[in-house]
Amino acid sequence: ALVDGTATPQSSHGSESPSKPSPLVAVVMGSDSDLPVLEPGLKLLTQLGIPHTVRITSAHRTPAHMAEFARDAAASGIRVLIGAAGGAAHLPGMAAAHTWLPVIGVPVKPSIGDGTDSVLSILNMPRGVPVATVAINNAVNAALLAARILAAGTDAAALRARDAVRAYAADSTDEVMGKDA
Ligand code: RP5
Repeated sequence: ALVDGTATPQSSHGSESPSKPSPLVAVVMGSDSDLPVLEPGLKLLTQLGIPHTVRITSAHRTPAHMAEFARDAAASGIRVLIGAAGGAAHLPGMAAAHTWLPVIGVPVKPSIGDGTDSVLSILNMPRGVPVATVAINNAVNAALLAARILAAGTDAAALRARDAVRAYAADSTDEVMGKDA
């Protein structure tokens, strides 16, 4: 079932086929109800040319699967994890507890409340288990931060990420400057 993470990840964003490079970023979320919030970030990763995979896995509903995925991520070639969850949003923090990889948390605005609970659940980690937290529903910044982390390396994938991040920043500048009356 999709919700326990055993289904094939969303193929439009995945990079699972043998002809494609293996994913460098894994985007995990606690529920398929989070997917619409993540879509802009997934699109951006695709636009930046960063191979990624998408999983639905829950810290609460599929804890063993979530832990296994996080534990195996580095060995499978993943370099950055993005974790999104709403409400009692423990997924990014629990994922960070099971991997040494950098984890970026996206607080998802829940159906009840303004999302402060999501932010604090992800942000307020105990000393020693860091999660880089972006603003509520800001999947785009999570994708960009993942790209920047990749870009700090020196191998070919890092250099490609660097070019993509620089191009994105230049485009953003042009876009804003273009609005200057
Ligand atoms: C969290 O609970 C998920 O990340 C989601 O944001 C929230 C609600 O999940 P559903 O009840 O919509 O499945 O685990």
